[in-house]
Amino acid sequence: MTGKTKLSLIRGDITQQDTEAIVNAANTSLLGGGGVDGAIHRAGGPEILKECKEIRARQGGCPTGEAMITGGGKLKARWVIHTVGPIWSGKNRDDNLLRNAYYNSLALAEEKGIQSIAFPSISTGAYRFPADRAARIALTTLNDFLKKPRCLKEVRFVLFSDEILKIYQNCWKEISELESKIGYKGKIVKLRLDEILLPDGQKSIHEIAEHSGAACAVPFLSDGKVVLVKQFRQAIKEVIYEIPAGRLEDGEEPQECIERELVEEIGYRAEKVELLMSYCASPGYSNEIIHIFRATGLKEEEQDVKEHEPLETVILSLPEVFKMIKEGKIRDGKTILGLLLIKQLPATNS
Ligand code: AR6
Repeated sequence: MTGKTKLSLIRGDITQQDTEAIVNAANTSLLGGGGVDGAIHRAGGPEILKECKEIRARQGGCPTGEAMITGGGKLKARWVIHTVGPIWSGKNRDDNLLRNAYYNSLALAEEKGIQSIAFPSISTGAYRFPADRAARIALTTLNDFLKKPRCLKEVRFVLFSDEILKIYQNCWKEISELESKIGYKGKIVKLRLDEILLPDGQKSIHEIAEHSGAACAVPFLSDGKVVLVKQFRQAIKEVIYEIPAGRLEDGEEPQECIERELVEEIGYRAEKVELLMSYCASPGYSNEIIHIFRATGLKEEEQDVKEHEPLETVILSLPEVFKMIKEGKIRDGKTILGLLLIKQLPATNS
């Protein structure tokens, strides 16, 4: 089991699988070929090729790394997901394209609510991708995919020879022995150290700042002006303009959080808060998600400042803030994004 999903690595023929979907190692033409592709089309009958031709007519084949779906024709599987792995060239790009082929097939299966799926070892036949490298990419992509809640209940890798089955088994053993530990646990972030297996077999550590997420809002006054806070930020050693924001406390919903922060930070209660966007703040090293709201119908309320230093508020018109963004005087990411969103999506009630 990996998470709530059963993973099996078996020797066999993918055309015989009774999973809801099987994956085809196709080529960009989607018109069939040798290897798994030929076997699937032979076993499934002409219905699959007919649907592939319809996809071709609509969007001209399947780019490398992408995935398309057709019915399974006469196969036991109801669906065939056609994906195209890269032809091995020895360049780094190949690794990413193979990862995409697996990821996009899994994402498409998930989107269709498919609960069981069988994969062949993509790109390791006619496309000559080294099998050990391909196995690391296939299994780490799957393992990472299953770290989030998914509807997939079973994933099967159906390998064509004992030799390749052994390669996949050894690789899975290595992946299951990877460690993840907390290196530092602070009030704001936890530093998680994830050991990862690279395509070339080396191990590396990914440093992840775990964060509970944050909510912020553009406070929009009835005269069309916005309220910003101006404060010194220790991390950048600068005074910076920001929209009011706060970290989600344990179990707190983003909307609750921002309603609380508006009172605490700028002394306004909002009649209406609308979610404009949720975005990943710095996905390279942190899982922090920031939810941006628009707050309207603002009524002044006694400011309740938790921190030692009171926050200085600044009321500015939209032309003023856009000029400041252009001149580099507003430099905070969520603030720039929030203000640009306001420009794109004019408020309905102010
Ligand atoms: N069941 C499971 N695995 C199989 C089966 C089968 N019935 N048949 C072959 N394999 P390949 P690629 C294994 O060449 O490298 C086609 O012509 C095979 O031993 O099918 O992605 C397409 O049209 C190998 O380990 O796929 C493309 O042009 C693995 O499946 C091109 O080949 C993949 O081998 C794609 O090449």
